[in-house]
Amino acid sequence: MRHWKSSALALAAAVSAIPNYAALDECPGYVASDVTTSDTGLTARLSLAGDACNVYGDDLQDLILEVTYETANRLHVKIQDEGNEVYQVAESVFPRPSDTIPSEESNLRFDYTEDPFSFTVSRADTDEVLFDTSGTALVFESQYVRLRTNLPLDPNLYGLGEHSDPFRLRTNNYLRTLWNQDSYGIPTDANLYGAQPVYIEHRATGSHGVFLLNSNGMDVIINRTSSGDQFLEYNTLGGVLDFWFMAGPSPVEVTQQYSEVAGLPVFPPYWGLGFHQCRYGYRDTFDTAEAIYNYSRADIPVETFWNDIDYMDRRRVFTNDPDRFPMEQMRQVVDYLHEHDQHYIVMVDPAVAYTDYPPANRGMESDIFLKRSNGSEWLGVVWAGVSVFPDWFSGGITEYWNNEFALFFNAEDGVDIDGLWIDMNEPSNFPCFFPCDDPWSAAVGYPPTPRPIRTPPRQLPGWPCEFQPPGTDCDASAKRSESEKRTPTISVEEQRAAVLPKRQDSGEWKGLEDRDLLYPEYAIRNRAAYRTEWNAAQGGLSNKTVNTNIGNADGTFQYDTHNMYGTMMSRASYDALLARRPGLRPLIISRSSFPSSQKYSGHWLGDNLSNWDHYRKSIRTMLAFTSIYQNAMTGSDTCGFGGDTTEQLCARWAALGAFNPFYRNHNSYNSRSQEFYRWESVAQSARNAIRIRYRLLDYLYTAMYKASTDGTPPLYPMMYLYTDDRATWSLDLQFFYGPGLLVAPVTQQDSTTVDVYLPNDVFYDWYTHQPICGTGATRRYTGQNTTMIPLLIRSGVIMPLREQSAYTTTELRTRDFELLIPLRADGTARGELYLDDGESFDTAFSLITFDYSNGELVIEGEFGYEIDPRITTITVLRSSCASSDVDGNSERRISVDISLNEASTTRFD
Ligand SMILES: *[C@@H]1O[C@H](CO)[C@@H](O)[C@H](O)[C@H]1NC(C)=O
Ligand SMILES: *[C@@H]1O[C@H](CO)[C@@H](O)[C@H](O)[C@H]1NC(C)=O
Ligand SMILES: *[C@@H]1O[C@H](CO)[C@@H](O)[C@H](O)[C@H]1NC(C)=O
Ligand SMILES: *[C@@H]1O[C@H](CO)[C@@H](O)[C@H](O)[C@H]1NC(C)=O
Ligand SMILES: *[C@@H]1O[C@H](CO)[C@@H](O)[C@H](O)[C@H]1NC(C)=O
Ligand SMILES: CC(=O)N[C@H]1CO[C@H](CO)[C@@H](O)[C@@H]1O
Repeated sequence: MRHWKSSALALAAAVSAIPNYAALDECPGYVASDVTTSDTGLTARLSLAGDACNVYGDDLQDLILEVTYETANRLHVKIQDEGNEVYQVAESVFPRPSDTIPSEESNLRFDYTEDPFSFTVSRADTDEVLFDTSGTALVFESQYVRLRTNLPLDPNLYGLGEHSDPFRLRTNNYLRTLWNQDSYGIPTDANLYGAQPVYIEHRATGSHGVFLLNSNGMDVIINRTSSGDQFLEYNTLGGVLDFWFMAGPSPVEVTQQYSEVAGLPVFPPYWGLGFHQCRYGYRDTFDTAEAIYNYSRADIPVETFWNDIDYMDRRRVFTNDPDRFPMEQMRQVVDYLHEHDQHYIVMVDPAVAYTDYPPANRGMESDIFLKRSNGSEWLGVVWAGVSVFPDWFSGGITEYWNNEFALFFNAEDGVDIDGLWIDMNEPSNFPCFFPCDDPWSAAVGYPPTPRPIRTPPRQLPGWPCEFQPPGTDCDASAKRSESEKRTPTISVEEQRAAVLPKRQDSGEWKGLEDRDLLYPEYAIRNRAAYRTEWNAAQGGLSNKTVNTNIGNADGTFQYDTHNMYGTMMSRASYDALLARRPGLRPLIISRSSFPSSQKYSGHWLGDNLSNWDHYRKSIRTMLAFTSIYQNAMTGSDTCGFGGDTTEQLCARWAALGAFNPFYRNHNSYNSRSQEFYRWESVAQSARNAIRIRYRLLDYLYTAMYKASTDGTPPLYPMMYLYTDDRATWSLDLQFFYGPGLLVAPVTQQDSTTVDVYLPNDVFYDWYTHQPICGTGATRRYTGQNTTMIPLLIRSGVIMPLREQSAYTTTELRTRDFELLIPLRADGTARGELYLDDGESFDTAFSLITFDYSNGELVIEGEFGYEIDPRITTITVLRSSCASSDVDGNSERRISVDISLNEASTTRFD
């Protein structure tokens, strides 16, 4: 079946994890025929143009090309097998858009050459070629697909995550592997937790985007040929070539156009934008309670408290440790938080302990775990020891998952969580020597031995008796009455009734038969395997995850669907949260991601380390998620996860983290404690930064709302707003938080200085309101101690600020507004404010625009959500950058009393 020499060549290639170009050069490519053109696109047959080369599998004889002009700025190009059997991402997981337009209305143009087949995508108005496959033959084999595009030398490319590499990608000798992986330490040049096969290319003539919907493992290589020609090349382990080209022409438009295909980010509840505290290693409820108490004593706002897997009984999902986190005490912690307008979140992992306990037993009964071909559950090893893994394709999974959530997270007698954290969903499987037939020996040490139980530590004023040392005369009334419960609860029967019937997939797209689903001959550079000598016995693809030859209930295999495992868990968990609190927008943070996961969950950047390099890297990875992959609710583990942080690093990160959409302090089990109150300078830095974040919370909320409605990024890399300024194209240590606030943290250890690049524009210092005239040069900020973070206001963007910060977002929502109006050189500014109840779907809302020019403020828009807070201060900032008619007095504060419930025009003389 295989070419005799191919195995040897493939093995040689696999060692270096680079395609065997000498062998691929022999491939015949395809020839196009039967071309049928319509108003909205074309179809053609592609036939193998010569003898099969069978380099990494069998060449497919006949392919179908389908080109659809979907919108003026979006072109769909799909190449698949004629038999319609090759694996494709199921419509039920990733619904495709069905738009079409007449081809002549498109800003993009598709052209092709028949023999050998190749195609180009160009801009219709200028003929500029954006994508051009003519350099090499298309290779479409049973277990390997190769497509290469020529590019201009040293292109500006962004995306292709998840990675921790620079925001602007390297263009020479660069290989990006997309294969979801539990990647402790988030090293550069490695595949991390998610797969995001989309990139933006920026040229002086504009930006465009390319999205390949393909969930197979792949290497994307960006390199030059020996003759110096630049290319980008997809090497996938299967699937079809399902491309969308987005015309932009601005980077913001590219990502908005991408959101029309991949989906819009979830709109988090208002409280979700508050500060979150978590750690792996709160050993019991007392520890948790004490940390909550210590935050309030230190007067550092904490909106949401989290517990990691510590709360579980022997690390089993949907259980609590009866000694360390007894249910009654957990409920008291949650009640306490709720009474104080705070929130609670815990972690849930996908793997279920393979042992006699109800969640496992119910799963077995419902037949929802992944199985071997012989019908037995596939066993791996995760925190709880030997474990089984939910099959998100199984018919009963929604009912099972909803039911487990309804039971364990029941507001009446369970853990009444407000949001959810899902982890280990690549899925992660601890090393078990392949083929993992003896998981028990690999599970030695899991679950780990828990720490000793403590007695109540010391008096915590305001907490229920249970949290006080024995003998304390505490106030039992601190317990809240049953009638105060705020959460609507629904019965399990109602849950079940609410479950939507699972859509049946057709028999197509399930994947070719007779493939080697464990050891494909092309070896992607999977981090878990490539460090060692390539060896079939080591299971390169399956290393540290579920075996890739395991089938799903719909007839597909993990080989093809692995990269979507976490996304499918996000979706199931979203449904489960919705079922237990109908009508409220769920907050979920997930480690693994794939295009469309943003519709259900946000993302934290995984297990980085507490060091300066990771502090810097957190910015670029966050920018890629928020501004390219449409994952608006993203942030890093503030102060770092693994290893011991330092006072200086934590103080800096407390401030930087305040400008991540998702702001959470989290660290590891054995690491030094890093709650912000542990050091005075860190507490100071956190208080300052949280105060600023909270005053700006409605501005962020408005940005998140916009992201969820039209894909506008909530954060902007510099090049998104100053696209014509070449100096911005590679910047990834400073960024815009919303459209108007430039964040420029100090990024070096032991430094109090940062050089900020300021494009040619008018800015104002956030703290002093002094105008700063950007000239396309670097400006040095000195004397920035660890409690300070340079912030600049971009002229022209009106920011609604709360007059004061607050301890919780509930309290914050009662504060009046100040309108900060930083004028452009021409004396104008504009802004927006979105308001609603902060957590409901389909609720009354206001979407207000502010327009300032010639001394007149016009407030217009929709006013559906009525609020008491009013605008009580207007602060107008005026610059002298462009004109000399402004004197030193460039700031004007005016007391006003303007309603946010109606349109108005106010004149300031
Ligand atoms: C890039 O090309 C060079 C020269 O052809 C080659 O040596 C190198 O291995 C290639 N790198 C990758 C990642 O393909
Ligand atoms: C809370 O603060 C007290 C007093 O500083 C300290 O002894 C205790 O360890 C702290 N506990 C936690 C969980 O932060
Ligand atoms: C299926 O295979 C596994 C691994 O070899 C084995 O442990 C299990 O007992 C088998 N199940 C059946 C039903 O034969
Ligand atoms: C997984 O990869 C690691 C190297 O990253 C290697 O040490 C280990 O032997 C591999 N295990 C299996 C089961 O392939
Ligand atoms: C940092 O500087 C500010 C302003 O000068 C000062 O108030 C603060 O105490 C300093 N903090 C530290 C930790 O040095
Ligand atoms: C475990 C791990 O990958 N650690 C890496 C964390 O990051 C530092 C600095 O980037 C690397 O040197 C470590 O190897």
